[in-house]
Amino acid sequence: MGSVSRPKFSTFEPLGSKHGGLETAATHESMGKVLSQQQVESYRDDGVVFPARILSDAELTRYLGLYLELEELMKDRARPSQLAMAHFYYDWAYELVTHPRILDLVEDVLGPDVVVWSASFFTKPPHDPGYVSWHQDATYWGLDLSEVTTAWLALSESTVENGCMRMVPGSHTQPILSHVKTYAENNLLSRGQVVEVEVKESEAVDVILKAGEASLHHVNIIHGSNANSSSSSRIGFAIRMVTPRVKQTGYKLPAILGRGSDPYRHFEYAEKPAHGNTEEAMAAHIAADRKLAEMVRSAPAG
Ligand SMILES: O=C(O)CCC(=O)C(=O)O
Repeated sequence: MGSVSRPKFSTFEPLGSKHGGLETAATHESMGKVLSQQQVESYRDDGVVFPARILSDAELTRYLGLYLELEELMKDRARPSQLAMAHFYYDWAYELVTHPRILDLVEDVLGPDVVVWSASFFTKPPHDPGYVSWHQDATYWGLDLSEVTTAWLALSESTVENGCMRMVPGSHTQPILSHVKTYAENNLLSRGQVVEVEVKESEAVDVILKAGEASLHHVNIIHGSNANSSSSSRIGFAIRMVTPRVKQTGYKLPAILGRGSDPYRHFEYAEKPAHGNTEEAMAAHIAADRKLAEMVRSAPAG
């Protein structure tokens, strides 16, 4: 096992503390729509940037309410966080993955053409033993380029106590490293994969977010999260974004052209779903998730 070099870690501070949060690019040396030049450079060097305010208080109340309603309706069948692709079945989830502030933030690192490739909820109920092992997202995703970022939108606060994400800044400059699949019971990753390098806890940064804020992380960065040791839920929506240049080399998911144009046509684009958390939408969602799980299982090992 090698160890991960982190060229910038010693100088990394969460941008929120440096700049008072990523409220607006206009408040500091502006470059992008949300990020300043310095923040774009930090993302490039560290592979992570946070926090960015995305949702207003009213939006947060609405979207959290809709998520919790779905959780309640599904309770005997599944947890929404066990199912991928909610944005193809519920209009409110589609609205979140195409939220203009999310797209503004992502545009600052991927450029003007943005494709929503995938999205999943990561929920940790109070005192839940669920954790996420150290891994690189790119390992099993079957995407041919690393023009891929995740906007992780906090629908609850995300703290050290409730198991916020942890990132190893600078580790995204590594190629895809070898991972071992553990299928460990409480690991929230579908294969329980763990990167086969030694990750020193002291090298990791806690991605602490308020509800309604988001972070961005690069597809190659080593990251994970601990179990929730608190009495409140931690709810995050991980929205995976790519440029239209990216090709899916394994199983093929439908996508959404979030912004700009796509001259490459590598993706099939889906429409906005009909309104609401309906029984019909939930049944279709659960069936589609089973089909996807089968596709993922039978895809060539990454
Ligand atoms: O939500 C978590 O704790 C981990 C999420 C994650 O690994 C990801 O979004 O890539």
